[in-house]
Amino acid sequence: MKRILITGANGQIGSELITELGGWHGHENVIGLDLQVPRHFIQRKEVGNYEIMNVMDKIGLQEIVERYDISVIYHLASLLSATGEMKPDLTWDVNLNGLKNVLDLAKKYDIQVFWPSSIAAFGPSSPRMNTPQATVLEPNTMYGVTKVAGELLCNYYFHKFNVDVRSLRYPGLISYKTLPGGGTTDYAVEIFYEAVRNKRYTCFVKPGTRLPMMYMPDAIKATVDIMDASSHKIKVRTSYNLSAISFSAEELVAEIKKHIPEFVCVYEPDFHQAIADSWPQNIDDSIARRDWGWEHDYNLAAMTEDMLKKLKN
Ligand code: AKB
Repeated sequence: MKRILITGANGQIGSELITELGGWHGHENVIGLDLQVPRHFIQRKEVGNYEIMNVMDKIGLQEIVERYDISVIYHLASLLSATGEMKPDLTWDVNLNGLKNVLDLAKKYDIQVFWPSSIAAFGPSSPRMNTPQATVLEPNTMYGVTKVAGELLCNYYFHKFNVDVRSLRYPGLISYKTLPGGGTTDYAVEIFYEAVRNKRYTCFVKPGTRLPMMYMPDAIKATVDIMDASSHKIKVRTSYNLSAISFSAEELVAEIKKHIPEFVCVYEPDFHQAIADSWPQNIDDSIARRDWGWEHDYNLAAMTEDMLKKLKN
């Protein structure tokens, strides 16, 4: 029986993963950990145990690992790209010292670890189209720097200490349960909320800005699948490129307008634009598809239809 710890359990991915994994393994076997109390939609019955803690508290984390006899950690606690440019010191501390705390515990207690990297690991000198798995990684954001360093740390702990750590380079994630916060791709989520609520959105990137994106059900599937794959299939121990859809802001607006014709989007690009311009437009994830059978389900049309239906509900 697995006992699973999810750090960042209150975030965009964590708040969905906690219910998904609870359904598979029993809610009592999935322990959430975050700085804040669970969001209102997580019903008490869907959450086994929940701990309020900072991932930089290594002694506290160790106590939780021992108390619950944890065998798997999904270490999702992280600051995102836009916040990272405003709080670079905190971003370094949380994203890297938090990861090192988890990897040290994994080494000591033989724990399997999932850790999210991002398309932010790439930078202006990486190819922007069909970005390969192995390429130049020279990000120009603090968030991206922590993702590259974190990937190398994961790879190091695997080869040096045999820690079974697995990772994905997530694109921008779109979901209807929990809004992201402090990311550059957040516009692609906020736009749906505002389209339903006010039929108007002010977008902080230019209309032609094209980025890799993914609907949350696909992201959850990829996360669960890579962790369930047998170890010999996981050949990349830095982080796997992961891809589903790629669209520009104006293409997303056009898709939403098919369902809400009166929707209006105005564009007021701000500091997010420079971050978006430093990232790939689409990435090549053929290695993930080959190694552990990754496949996505949702294209832009299917995702838009589902998002709007769920948000209206
Ligand atoms: C962000 O925009 O910072 C994140 C990411 C792509 O990692 N959504």
